[in-house]
Amino acid sequence: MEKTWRWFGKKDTITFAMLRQIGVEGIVTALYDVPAGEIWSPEAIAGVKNDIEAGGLRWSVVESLPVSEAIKYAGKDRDRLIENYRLSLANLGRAGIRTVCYNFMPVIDWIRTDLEHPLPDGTSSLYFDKTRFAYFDCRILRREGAEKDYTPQERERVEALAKNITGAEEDALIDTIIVKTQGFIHGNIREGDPEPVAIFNRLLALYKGIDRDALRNNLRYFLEQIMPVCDTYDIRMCIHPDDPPYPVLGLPRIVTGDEDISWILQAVDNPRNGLTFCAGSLSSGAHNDVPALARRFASRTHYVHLRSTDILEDGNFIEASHLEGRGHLVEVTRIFEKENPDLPMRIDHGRLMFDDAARGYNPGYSFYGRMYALAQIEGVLAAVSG
Ligand code: DNO
Repeated sequence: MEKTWRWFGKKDTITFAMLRQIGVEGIVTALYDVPAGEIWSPEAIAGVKNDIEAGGLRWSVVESLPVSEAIKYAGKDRDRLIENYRLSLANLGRAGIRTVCYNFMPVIDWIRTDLEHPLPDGTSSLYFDKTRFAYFDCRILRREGAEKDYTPQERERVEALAKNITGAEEDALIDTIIVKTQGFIHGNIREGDPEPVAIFNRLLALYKGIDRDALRNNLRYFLEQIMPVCDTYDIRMCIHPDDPPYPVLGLPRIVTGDEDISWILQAVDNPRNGLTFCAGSLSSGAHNDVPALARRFASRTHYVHLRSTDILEDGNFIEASHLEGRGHLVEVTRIFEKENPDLPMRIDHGRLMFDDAARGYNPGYSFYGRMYALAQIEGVLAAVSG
């Protein structure tokens, strides 16, 4: 597979020179300064592409070309926003950038409750604590009807937490769930926004009445509109699975596993309507057998995220080592390497190691942690491709 690396633009302190030293071949990035819904101009695309090439690398994958909320909930602006998306795709295609990752998760992208969960060896990792998330939903957002989405035991655990949690812990939970994890990838909420909870609740309200079928229809509509542009420029669209892969906060999620992925690929049965195979996101759903999914969807996978998780008690999950856990990355790597040795892959989410924590990297995107995982995966690649 092609070894790629997510790079966050000029403000990223990880340089191309560092990446070349560790065997990275291609860059995954986006135009982070362009607000979601606006057109990616040829000039802006060329600027980033030239910088990457001057650094001795190539721009392999766009992650992400964000899909505006109004496309997902079919707001009145939807057709204008889809037209902008089509223009951005055409501009990328003309520049020769042909693999585009996106997601269709309403309001909130990936979800974690703790960004520095300590591990016994002194490193730390990202973590999802179901009770804390339920507390955020029921007691902080105070979402109407939230309680009924949790079991009696889960509600009891929320009660118990409510007795102990401090104001500072509550603030940290809000910051983690809706600012720190979202701000750097998502235009919805940014670091420094006042009243993130109020903004977040307003976004949730946009999805009143949008259930799974409605969201599926909106995705199909979007794909039907963009596929002709993808055909013209040979662009492979790669939808990212939901993280975690189940409904949250009363919002539908439609990329959760086998049935959903089959539906999407068949609803618009064009090889350019494909998948980002995020082994990590898929592994955090107890219903998913990750190698079986890789086997089933390999031919429509255009981009791979290598990461793994372990599901713990009470609905919690933790990011596992890249050689362990439910992601079964050795097997997954074997499947994809056989399917297409040129398939771009990147290491997703490394642990915090050495002085990573002090360097202000985006959550999950440490340097040493990802470099360590990349070395592990290089070993796997050497072993499976012999
Ligand atoms: C988090 C990432 C996601 C992913 C988007 C793709 O670390 O895996 O934010 O980039 O969902 O659209």
